[in-house]
Amino acid sequence: MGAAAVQRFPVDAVAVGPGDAPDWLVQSVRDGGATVVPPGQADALLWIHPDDPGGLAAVLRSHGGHLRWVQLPWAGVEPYVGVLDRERIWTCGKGVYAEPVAELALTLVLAGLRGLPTYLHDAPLVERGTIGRNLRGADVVVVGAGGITDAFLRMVAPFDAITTVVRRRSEPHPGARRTVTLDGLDDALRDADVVVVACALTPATTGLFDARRFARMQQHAWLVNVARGALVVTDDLLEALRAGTIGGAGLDVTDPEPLPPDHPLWAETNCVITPHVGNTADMGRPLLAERIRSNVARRIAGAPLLGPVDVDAGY
Ligand code: OXD
Repeated sequence: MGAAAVQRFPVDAVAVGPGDAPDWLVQSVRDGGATVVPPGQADALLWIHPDDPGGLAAVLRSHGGHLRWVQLPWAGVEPYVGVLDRERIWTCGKGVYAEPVAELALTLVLAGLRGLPTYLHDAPLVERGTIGRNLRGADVVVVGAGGITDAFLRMVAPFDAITTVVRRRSEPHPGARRTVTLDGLDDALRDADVVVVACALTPATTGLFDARRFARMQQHAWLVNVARGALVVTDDLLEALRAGTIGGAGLDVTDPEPLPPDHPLWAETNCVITPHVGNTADMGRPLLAERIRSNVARRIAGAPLLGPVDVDAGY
């Protein structure tokens, strides 16, 4: 006897998890033209927990045979890499939160270049002299070529900065003066006044910024990380800040995260830390609702979905 045929459900039958679907999510599914149904009767699953791979794996074990599309909530999918498979389409929040995150990147860049953390923490500096650099005309290196980078490049365009994008592929990134691959990162760092980290966390990028890379940077250069904490080796950063190897750091993400209250990074006057708030829940909810509405409508229309996950690349 052959294997039993897998039951299929219509593309407008969409489940939500974990737990009960909040009203805003039910509404965005309806606005997209679909209905929220239990996972056992669904064609697609909208999984809105940013970090519950065990819960998702359990749903897929029970209902994975007929779930042909899974939408994840965040741009970064690293908690879910062990659950991704080739049995279905995977999409994530790629690009959804790019504008608010890029805005925070710009905030941290300007705060660093203009010396705000130092002035806030170190009043006697005023007697010793003044610090600060312009973003206008500065050499800005952005690592990563996704939605945050696009939005950030649009935001810094009026400052006429000299922008370099570091990405996996070599074709020129729109809006950047220069594009280099990861092999060119070390060279790009040499002249950078500020480095913005906005790439995915993968095995190839984990610990990308370590003591060796900090040593290549200029003593006044700032590192801004709005992507994932583990892209930076925290102990090496601490050492670089203490030794004055680099000018400072603006971090919206840290490793560990959240950063414990007694962590020595908090005490560094040339470091400004925000608690992963590039995209707050209030900012992100309407943006995610719109992405879900749009992807549900696309699925029903048979159009390509937004934010596809490259399962092989893991992001
Ligand atoms: C994301 C995030 O990955 O907000 O979307 O960190």
